[in-house]
Amino acid sequence: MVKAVAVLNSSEGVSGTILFTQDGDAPTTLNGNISGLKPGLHGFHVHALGDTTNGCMSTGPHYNPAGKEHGAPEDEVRHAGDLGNITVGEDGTASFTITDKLIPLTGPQSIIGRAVVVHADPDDLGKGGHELSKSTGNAGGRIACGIIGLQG
Ligand SMILES: [Cu+2]
Ligand SMILES: [Zn+2]
Repeated sequence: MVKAVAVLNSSEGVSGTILFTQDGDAPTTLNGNISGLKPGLHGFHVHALGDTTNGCMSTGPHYNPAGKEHGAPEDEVRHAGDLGNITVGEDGTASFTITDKLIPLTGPQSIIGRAVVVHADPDDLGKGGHELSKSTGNAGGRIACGIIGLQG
């Protein structure tokens, strides 16, 4: 069992922890708890780089080793990093579990050392008809992020 964690912090009062586990070649499971967000849907992705020298802006684009267009987690055409949306309740918190087969914690496509990003707006999953739909899901600003690191 490989375990990883990303701790989210932002100047806007968002904080949270996302735990990742993967057993062998099985899909990776994420368990997240985030607080300080606006209620509603927020785009949630793995971005390519674990670089926060310029805050979440320097984490690069969505992790996309297969060179595909942006999509929904259940789509055939998607970035590996496309994890859809998280739902934030009226109290500003989100607790969620995501299982996904394109974000391994080992091997050449590992997401260790990359970043998770929470966006200001909903991800349209590539279907919004906006000029950004096929690249970012038009999910707006990057309001919190954390680097994915190995956990013992
Ligand atoms: Cu993103
Ligand atoms: Zn994407």
